[in-house]
Amino acid sequence: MKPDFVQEFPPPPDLYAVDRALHAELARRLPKEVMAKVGPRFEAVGKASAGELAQLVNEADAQPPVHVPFGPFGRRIDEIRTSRAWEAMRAFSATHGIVAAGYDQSLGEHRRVVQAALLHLFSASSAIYSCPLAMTDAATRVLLDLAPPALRDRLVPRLTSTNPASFITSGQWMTERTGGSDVSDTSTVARPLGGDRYALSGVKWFTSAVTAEMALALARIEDDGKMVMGSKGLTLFVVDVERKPEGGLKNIVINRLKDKLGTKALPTAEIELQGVVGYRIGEVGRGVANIAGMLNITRFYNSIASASVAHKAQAWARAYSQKRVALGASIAASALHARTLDDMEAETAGVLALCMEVASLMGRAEAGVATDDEKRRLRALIPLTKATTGKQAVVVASEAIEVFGGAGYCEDTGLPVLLRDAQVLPIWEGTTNVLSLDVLRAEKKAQAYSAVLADLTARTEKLPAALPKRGLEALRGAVAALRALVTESMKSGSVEVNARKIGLTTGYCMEAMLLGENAAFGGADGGARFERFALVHFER
Ligand code: UCC
Repeated sequence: MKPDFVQEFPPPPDLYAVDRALHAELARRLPKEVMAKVGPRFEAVGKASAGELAQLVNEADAQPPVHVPFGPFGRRIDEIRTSRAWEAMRAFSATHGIVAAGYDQSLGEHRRVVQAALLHLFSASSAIYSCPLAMTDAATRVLLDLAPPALRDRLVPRLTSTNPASFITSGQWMTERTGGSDVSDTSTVARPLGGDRYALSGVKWFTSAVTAEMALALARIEDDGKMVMGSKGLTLFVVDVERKPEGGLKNIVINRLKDKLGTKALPTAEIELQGVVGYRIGEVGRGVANIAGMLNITRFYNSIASASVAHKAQAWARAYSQKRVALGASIAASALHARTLDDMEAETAGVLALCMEVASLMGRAEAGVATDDEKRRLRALIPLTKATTGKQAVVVASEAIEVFGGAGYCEDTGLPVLLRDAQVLPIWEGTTNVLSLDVLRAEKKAQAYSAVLADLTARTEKLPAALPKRGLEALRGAVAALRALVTESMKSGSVEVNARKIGLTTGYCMEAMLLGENAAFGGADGGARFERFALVHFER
């Protein structure tokens, strides 16, 4: 009997120091000279995850943003008051160059791998500041690809700044009351003001990071009372979000903040545009195709957010297991519990491996060195990765809570927030089914899925026989079954109804194959991790 027993809570782990899977990825993907240059940046963010960020994330979650619609004498002010901690996350992101890394030409084709590692270490400790960063990065990409030089040169240096005083963020105003998946009924109207300037009016239903200084918005041009309906009538605009001296936003009313399941620190609002000025970018009527470039970046961020939350959850679960004694022994010493922790770690490593494959392809594409086959694979892998990893993040976060038992179910351990925040990942920027259909769209347009399947098959065949035999057989069997499913679905006309199964299975097979490659590359525990992953997913 120990009536005064109090369980010791593990200190937050340094998420870089404990991340064996990330170390293996970096050893494989970054040349030594690049690693020597960026390694200290990873160490700094890892150290902060056990210190400064661990404090800030609790503070930001405890002090969610508040919408103040009116001033003391009734003037409409629409202020969004965010916490000191949320502001500190903004400064941290800028100083550590999280968006900037993706555009750092000195990193060559490795820019997105470096960025993915930074984001992986930061995202789950950022109170979802990674969401505004996702949109900021995506806006940068779109501006670089489409904006006229003057607009691009005014905004891009600030979106990619490493100086908190000049760093700005961007929103993405796409979703309306008719929905986020189908934007064809967008009712926001853009009326010409002359040149590329338009006045935008309409309601945007989910605008995350409403405190951003600019946004990309979809709207339908109305000229002389005429409009083109459907997706083909949509055009993309850049909006400067200006603040009025007396408070509030110029020509934008904030209707309310969303009361969400999680991501509580992130101000997500319903807003009404009342003639706000937007600058057209890209061709008239190509808004959906143009904003798709933005979606590909935000989906990449979403995938890394999944890796990040899974890693943090399993790292905490392991740290706790080393402190927790039950039935007379440390629970970490129990073979059953150790197996559970290893499975969680293998799952997380799979998520990270797929994200790093995407990061590597994206970096190569942006540095102009990707082959046509790599570009095709990237197009299909982005939605496929986002869909697969979002599901896995929820599973690992849930499992971590279970490891903590009843304490994990209580708010003051900081565990429930991981699960709540993870649950947005399969939703934001495309649900699993919408993304599965996007893989089909990419296949129809560019045979992008066929390129992924061919690559997966070839690389699985090439895995060395020295890998754990059961794992290798399980993976090869799963890839053969996947190929049979694809062939059968095409024959029977059931590709669409099977799209989700095909997409997720491809994601898991890719992850296992990549873990096999990592194990072959080196790293003491890579073979075991590969086998755990393959057996959990593929062995019946
Ligand atoms: O609503 C949301 C809020 C969620 C809750 C938020 C909580 C707090 C946030 C927390 C943060 C962590 S999020 C938004 C969710 N919505 C989406 O992600 C959009 C999902 N829908 C799609 O992805 C659709 O596929 C659309 C809208 C992009 C396109 O649908 P359409 O209208 O049917 O368009 P089309 O005709 O299929 O495609 C138009 C063009 C085509 O090019 P062209 O005309 O040259 O043939 C497509 O190939 O766009 C091209 N395209 C793409 N290109 C479409 N998608 C892509 C792509 N991904 N990459 C390249």
